[in-house]
Amino acid sequence: MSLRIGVIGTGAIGRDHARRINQVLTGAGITALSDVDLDGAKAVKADIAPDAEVFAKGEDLIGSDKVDAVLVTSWGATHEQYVLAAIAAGKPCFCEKPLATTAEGAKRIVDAEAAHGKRLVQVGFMRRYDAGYRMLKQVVDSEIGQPLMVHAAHRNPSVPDQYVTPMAIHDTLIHEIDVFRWLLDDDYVSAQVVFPRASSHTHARLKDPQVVLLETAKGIRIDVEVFVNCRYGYDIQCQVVGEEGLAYLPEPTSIMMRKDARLQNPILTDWKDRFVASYDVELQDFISAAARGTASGPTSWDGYVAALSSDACVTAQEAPGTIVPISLPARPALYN
Ligand code: NAI
Ligand code: ISE
Repeated sequence: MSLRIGVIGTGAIGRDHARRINQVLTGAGITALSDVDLDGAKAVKADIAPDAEVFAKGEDLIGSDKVDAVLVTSWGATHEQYVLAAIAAGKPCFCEKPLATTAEGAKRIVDAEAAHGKRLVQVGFMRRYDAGYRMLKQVVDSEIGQPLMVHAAHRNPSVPDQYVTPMAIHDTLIHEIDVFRWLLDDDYVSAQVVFPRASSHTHARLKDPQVVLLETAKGIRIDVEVFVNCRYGYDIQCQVVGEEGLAYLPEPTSIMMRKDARLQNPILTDWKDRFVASYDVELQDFISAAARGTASGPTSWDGYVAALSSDACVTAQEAPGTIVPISLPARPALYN
């Protein structure tokens, strides 16, 4: 029988994940939808999941006997309550990033899952499923000697007006924070943030761009430019410098044109297009594991470490130039 999935939060990514589950992936179907904006949930039912029941409360969806597994795609601040409820119900749960908006909240999830004794949670760090990052990891692991430095950039063409300085970390850099731990098999020991001249396209509550400097336990130095009003496109760059050579994250495939006396390639403008294939693979992985009553991929521990590292980066933003230490508690055996 197909895995019956309930989606809590039917905004941009919730709708997109519902579409891929019902129209692209195999082994699962959407049987329940919930959103504080009931009309949004009803619209997803009408467009994508006609058989789904709409719930006013996420907790009622989690408790429903029509739901085997849960997708949490509501606003970040609401993730913790739903993930904890899914663990309490013993149901596998895919939670979009961030796992929680505070490290303490993420730790409560780690503790609840560890007490349950079996993995139930997958965090939506989709870059680990991206074909380009996977190729990069293979080369970093085998071709370029020990990695010494990483130079990276995370650029969005623009962000909504309510996007403010700390969101450059919690909402945006969090993808690099996770993927570099995985890519380098390492953890962070410190963070520092510096601000170059601000773009005239930003506003008083958003310092843009920013440069985040991370140091790992192995001594690798990482610099990431976060530039969320870069105007020209959605652009994710990563270059790993090893002692024997350099490895680059591949550019997304695109058609090169010779036209109007220019040599040119189009650049994507939307994160949904940049990572469309990775979202498919990550959710198919969730479906496979959830059908066995468990979870795979990025863990609650990964979500917790990302939250802890993000908090250090936000502290570093508040005192530009200051080096903020990052230290982790012991990792529960469930995540070894
Ligand atoms: P959105 O604002 O388009 O959708 C969020 C939905 O959650 C809205 O429909 C809202 O009404 C609903 N909601 C808010 N509070 C709720 C509650 N207590 N219970 C139920 N529903 C509630 O936001 P978007 O862009 O879809 O982001 C959702 C989450 O997905 C965020 O955590 C975001 O960081 C993450 N995300 C992840 C991406 C990735 O690349 N992995 C990309 C974009 C978003
Ligand atoms: C958004 O929430 C995402 O997760 C995107 O992947 C990221 O590029 C963007 O900056 C965030 O706002």
